[in-house]
Amino acid sequence: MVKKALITGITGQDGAYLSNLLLNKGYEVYGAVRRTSSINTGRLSELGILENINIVTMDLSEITNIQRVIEQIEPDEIYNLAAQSFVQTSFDQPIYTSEIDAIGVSRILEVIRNMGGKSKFYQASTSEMFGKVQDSPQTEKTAFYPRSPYGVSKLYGHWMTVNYREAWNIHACSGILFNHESPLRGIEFVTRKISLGVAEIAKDKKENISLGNLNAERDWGFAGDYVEAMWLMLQQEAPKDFIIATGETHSVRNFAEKAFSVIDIDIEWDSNDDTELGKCKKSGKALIKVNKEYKRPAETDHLLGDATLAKNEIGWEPKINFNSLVEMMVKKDLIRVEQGPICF
Ligand code: NAP
Ligand code: G4F
Repeated sequence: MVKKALITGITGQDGAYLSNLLLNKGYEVYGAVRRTSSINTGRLSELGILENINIVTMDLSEITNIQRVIEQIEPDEIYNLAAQSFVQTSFDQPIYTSEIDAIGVSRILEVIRNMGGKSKFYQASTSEMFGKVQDSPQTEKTAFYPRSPYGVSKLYGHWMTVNYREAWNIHACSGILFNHESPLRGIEFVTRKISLGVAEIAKDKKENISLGNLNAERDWGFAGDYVEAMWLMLQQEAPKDFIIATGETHSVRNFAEKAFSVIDIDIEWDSNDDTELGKCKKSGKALIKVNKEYKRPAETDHLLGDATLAKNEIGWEPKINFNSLVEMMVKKDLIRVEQGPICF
C-alpha cells in the first residue's frame, strides 16, 4: 500500500527537502499551504517536484480547516513543519507566534486524537528551546531555557507532543533539530543573508553586509541531511524524541570568514565593539558592518548538539560538513545573482 504523508509548512526550506525525500521513497505527498496573495511554491519548483505534490489549503490557526483536511486525506504520517520560524520576528509578534507555533500544534494533535490516533505525528522542535544553555553539548537530557517567544512557543509544542504520546498513545515524536541551512534557506536567516551578500559583493551588486551579533555560536548542518532524520523517527516501532545536530559549533564571524574565503577574500576584524568592521585584508575595504538593529533583546549565545542517541538508535548521521555547507550556499548564490531567482 502506498503511504500517504501530510506535510505542513511544505513551502518552506524543510518542506521542500522532505517532500523530495518522501516522493523518492514512493509516498503520496500532500502539502498544506496557507492562503497568500502570491504564489510561494518556488522551492518546490526549484527541486522540480511541484507537480508531484497534492497541494491542500490549510492554516494552523483554524482547527476546522485542519480537521477537514486530515479527515479527507487520512494520512499515515503527518510532519508538522509549519511555523512562524524567524526568532527575531517572534519578539515583535509574540502572540501570533504562540498562536501558530504553540497552539497550532495542539490543534493538529487534537484532530489526530479525535480520529483515533491513526496518523503518526512528527513535531519540528528546535535547539532554540535550550536558549541560555544549561549544559554543553546539549543532549536529550539537557534542561530547557528558551530565550525568545519563538523558543517558548516551540517548547509548548514539544511538551504537548510528549503529552499526547503518553496520555493518548499517539505515535508522536519531536525532533530537536539544531540549525540547518541550505541554498533554499530564507534570506532573513544569517547564513543565507551572508551567502547571498557575499555573492552580490563578488558580482559588484552590493558594497557590504550588515550583521548583528557576530559572536553567537550555532551548530549548523545541512537541511537535506536533517529531513532524513524526521522520516527515520516516524519509522521506529516506538516514538521517541531525538537531538539532531552535527556536534560542531561555529560563530557567525566564522561563517562569514568562510563564506568570503569561497570568493578568495580574507577578512580581518578591526575592533571588538559595536562599531566593529570586517575588512578585506588586501584592499582594506569594509565588507561587514555591525548594525545593532539585528541584535536581539535576549540572545541564544551558544548551541552545540550531541546526536549520539540518534546515531545509535535510528542510524542517523550528518553527511555534509560545515565547510561544504558554506561553499554550497555561496556557490549557488553566485549563480543566482546572475540568473535568478534570488529568493522564493
Ligand atoms: P521556513 O522555511 O520558515 O518554513 C516555515 C513554513 O511554515 C512555511 O511553509 C510557511 O508558509 C509555513 N507557515 C507559517 N505560518 C503558517 C500558518 N499559520 N499556517 C500554515 N503554514 C504556516 O522554516 P524551515 O526552516 O523550513 O523550518 C521548518 C520547521 O522546523 C519550522 O517549524 C521551524 O520552526 C523548525 N525548525 C527549523 C530549524 C532550522 O534551522 N531550519 C531548526 C529547528 C526547527 P509560508 O510559505 O506561507 O510562509
Ligand atoms: O539565522 P538566525 O536568524 O537563526 P536562529 O535565530 O538561530 O534560528 C534558526 O534556528 C533555530 C534552531 O536553533 C530554528 F528553530 C529557527 O526556526 C531558525 O531556523 O540567527 C542565528 C544567529 C543568532 O544568534 C543571531 O543573533 O545569528 C545571529 N545574527 C547575527 N547577525 C543574525 C544576524 N541573525 C540574523 N537573522 N540576521 C543577522 O543579521
